[in-house]
Amino acid sequence: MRLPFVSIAAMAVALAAGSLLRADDGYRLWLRYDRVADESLRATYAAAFTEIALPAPTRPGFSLGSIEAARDELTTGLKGLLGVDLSTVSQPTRDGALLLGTAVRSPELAGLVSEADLRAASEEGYVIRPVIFAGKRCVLVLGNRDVGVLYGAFALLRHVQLHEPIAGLNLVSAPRIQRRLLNHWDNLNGFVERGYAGQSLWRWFELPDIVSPRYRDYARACASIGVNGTVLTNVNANALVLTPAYLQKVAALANVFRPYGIRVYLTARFSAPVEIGGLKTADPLDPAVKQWWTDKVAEIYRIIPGFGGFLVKANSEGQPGPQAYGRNHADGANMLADALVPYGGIVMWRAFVYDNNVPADRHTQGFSEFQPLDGQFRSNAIVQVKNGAIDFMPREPFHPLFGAMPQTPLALELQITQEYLGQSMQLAFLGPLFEEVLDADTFRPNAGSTIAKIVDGSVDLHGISVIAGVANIGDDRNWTGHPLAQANWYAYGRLAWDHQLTSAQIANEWTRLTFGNDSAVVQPITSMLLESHEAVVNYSMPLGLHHIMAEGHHYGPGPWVDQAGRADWTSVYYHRADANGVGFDRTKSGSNALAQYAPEIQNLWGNPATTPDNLLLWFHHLPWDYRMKSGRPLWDEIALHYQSGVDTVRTWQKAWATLNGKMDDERFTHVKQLLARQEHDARVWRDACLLYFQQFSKKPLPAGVEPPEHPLDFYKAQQIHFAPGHPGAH
Ligand code: BDP
Repeated sequence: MRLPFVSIAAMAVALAAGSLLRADDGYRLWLRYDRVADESLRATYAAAFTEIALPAPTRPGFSLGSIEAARDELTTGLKGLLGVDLSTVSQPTRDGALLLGTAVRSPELAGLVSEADLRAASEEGYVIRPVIFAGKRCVLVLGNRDVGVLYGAFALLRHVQLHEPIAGLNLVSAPRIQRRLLNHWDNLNGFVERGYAGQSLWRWFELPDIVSPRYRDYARACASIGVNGTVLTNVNANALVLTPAYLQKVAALANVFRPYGIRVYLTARFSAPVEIGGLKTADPLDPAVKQWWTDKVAEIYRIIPGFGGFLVKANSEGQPGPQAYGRNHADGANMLADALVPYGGIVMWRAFVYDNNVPADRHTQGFSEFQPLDGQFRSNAIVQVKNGAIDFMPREPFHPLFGAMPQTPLALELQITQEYLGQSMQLAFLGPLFEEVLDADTFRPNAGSTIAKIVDGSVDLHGISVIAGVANIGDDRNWTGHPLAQANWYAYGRLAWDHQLTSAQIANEWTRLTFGNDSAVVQPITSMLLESHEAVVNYSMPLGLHHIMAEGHHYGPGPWVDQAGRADWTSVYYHRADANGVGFDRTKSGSNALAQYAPEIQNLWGNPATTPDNLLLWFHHLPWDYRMKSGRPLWDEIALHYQSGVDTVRTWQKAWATLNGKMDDERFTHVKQLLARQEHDARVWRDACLLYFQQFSKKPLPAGVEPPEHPLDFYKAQQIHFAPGHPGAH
C-alpha cells in the first residue's frame, strides 16, 4: 500500500492529540527517534550526552566516512530523542562528551579499554563504555575500524530508544558472521521478483545522475541492524548490469552505501561473455572466457572500489550454467573465484538446483549435485544453500547439504520476502523460523553442530562466512507493504549479526522501537508476532505438508494443482494424497532423501513415532486414521490444525482492536484491514484444503472445525490476476 500523502485532517487530529498520535507513514522504520516522553529520563540522557568529540586520528588509516556517518546519525537521533543540539568538537570540552574513534587510528582511545575488549570487538564490532578522557567524563564509542563506530552509534541510539538505563552502560558486541547480505531479486526494469512492496528501490533509468535520498535511508536501515552487503540484482540475472553504463549506475549506489559499511554485489549471468562479450562460448575452461571475466572483474573494481563479488544461479530453472559445456558447478564457480581473488572478492554459487528430467525426488537433487564437489571449490567460492531442500516452504527440515560439505564454506540463504507465507497481505513474523533453522542440529561431525555454527565457520574453521536474506523491500512508502513485515527485515539483520539472540528478544526490541515502549502496546504486538509464523503454517501447510500453494503467484491454496509445466511444480507431487493416506515417503521405503542426513537424524525422522509432528508428512505417507501423539487420528489432527490457524488470526484481530488510540491512525487502520483480509484468506486455505483432502479421507470434519463456506469447485475456480511479484504476470 502506498501512503505518500498524509491527509490534512489526519495531521490536524495528530497535532491536537500530541506527539504520540502523530500521523505516521512508516517510512522511518525502527529509526524513529521520537522524543523521550518521560522528562526525568530525558534529562538523565541529556546530561549523559552533551557533545560529540571526534579527536583527530594520530595514525593514518583508510577512512570510508563511517565515523562521519556515525556522528550524523547520533546528532539527528539524539536531537529527536532528547531535543538537544549536540555540537561536534575535536576534544571533549565538558562532561558528557560522546567520544568517537577507532583503535587503529587513535591509539590513545584504544588505551582506554582492555585488550580483551578490543579483541571482543573484532573487525566490525564496538565497545561502548564510560571513560575519563582529557579530564572529562565521556562515553566512548570505539571500534577497531571505522565501521565499528557506526554500528556502535546505532547500538547506543537503540539503547536510548528502548529507554535503557545509562548507569553502568557497557555494550560490547561483534558480528558472528562476516558477510551479512540482502539479496534483492530486482530486475533492471524495476520489477521485483517475489517482491510485494512495490517496485525496485533502484531507479536504474535515473542513475547515476539522480541519486535518491532514499538510497541513504536504505543504507542507514541496513547498517543499523548490521547488514553489510547488498546484492542489487535478481538471481535470474540480466547480463546488462555488467555493461559499462550500468556499472556507472551501480557505482553511484556503492558510493552512497560505502560510509555505511555496505558493499555492493551483483548477480553474474553465466552466459554474459556470449551475450555482452561477443564470445561464442561461456565454457568456464575456455581461455578466452576466463580472460573475459578477468577483464570484466578488473573493470568492475576500477569503477566500484570495494565491490563485494558475484552471486550466481546456474543450471537452475532455465538459467545458463557450466553444465551446458559438460562442466560442473565447481568449474563454473572457480573460474569466477579466480577472477575475483586478487581484489578480495567472493563468488556465492547457489545450490538451488533441480531438474524435472531427473527422476529422483526433488528434495535429493541439490545434495546429489553438490555434495560430491566438496573440496573442489576455491577458498573464495561459497556455496549458497537455501534453508530447506525444496524452496522456502512455510516449514522445511533443514537442507541436508549443511551437514555434508565440511570443506566448503556454506552460506545460508533465508527468504525474508514472504513468497509462501502470505506475501505482504499476511502477518508472519519470521524470527522464529530463522531461529529454528539456525538452531537445527546437523550432527556433523557431532551433536551441537548447528546450522548457525556451520555457517559462521566455527565447526569447520572456514575463513569466510556468509548469510543471505532475500529482501522484502520495495519502493512502497513504508518499504515492506505490510507495516509489521518491517520486523522481518529487522529480525534477519539482528540474527545475522548475532545468531544467539532469540526471536522473542528481537520481537520485543523491534516492537518497542517501532511502536514505543508502552507495555499495553508492546505486549499484544509482541505476542502476535511470535505466534504468527506457526499460525500461518497451521492454516496453510501444517504437519509437514508442503508445496500445496496456488501455482505461479503462490498466493493461497492449490492442493489440486496437477499441471504446472513440470511435475515438480505441481502440488500432487508433494502431498501424494490418496485413499490410503497423505504425505511424501522419504524413508527407505520411499525416495530415501533421509539418507542424506546424519544417522542420528535418520533414526529420529525415519520412524513416524519419533518424527516431530511438524515434519511428519514431509517424511512419511500415513493413513488417514494414523494415531497421532495426541491420540487423535491424522485426519482430525490435520483439520484441527487448519482451524487453529484461523482461530489464532481472530485473536489478533481482538488484540489489535485494543490498540485503537494508542498509536497513529494510519498504521492502526492499515494493520486492522490487513488482519481482516488475513482472517478471510486463512479461512480460504482451511476450507479449500480440507475439502480437497476430504475427497480422499472420506471422513467428516471433527468437532470444533467450522464447516466450509463454499464447495470445493468454488475454491478451485478462484483466480488471481496480475498478482504482485509473479514473474509470469508481466
Ligand atoms: C523460487 C521463486 C523463484 C526464484 C527461485 C530462486 O519462486 O521466483 O527465482 O526461487 O530462488 O522460490 O531462484
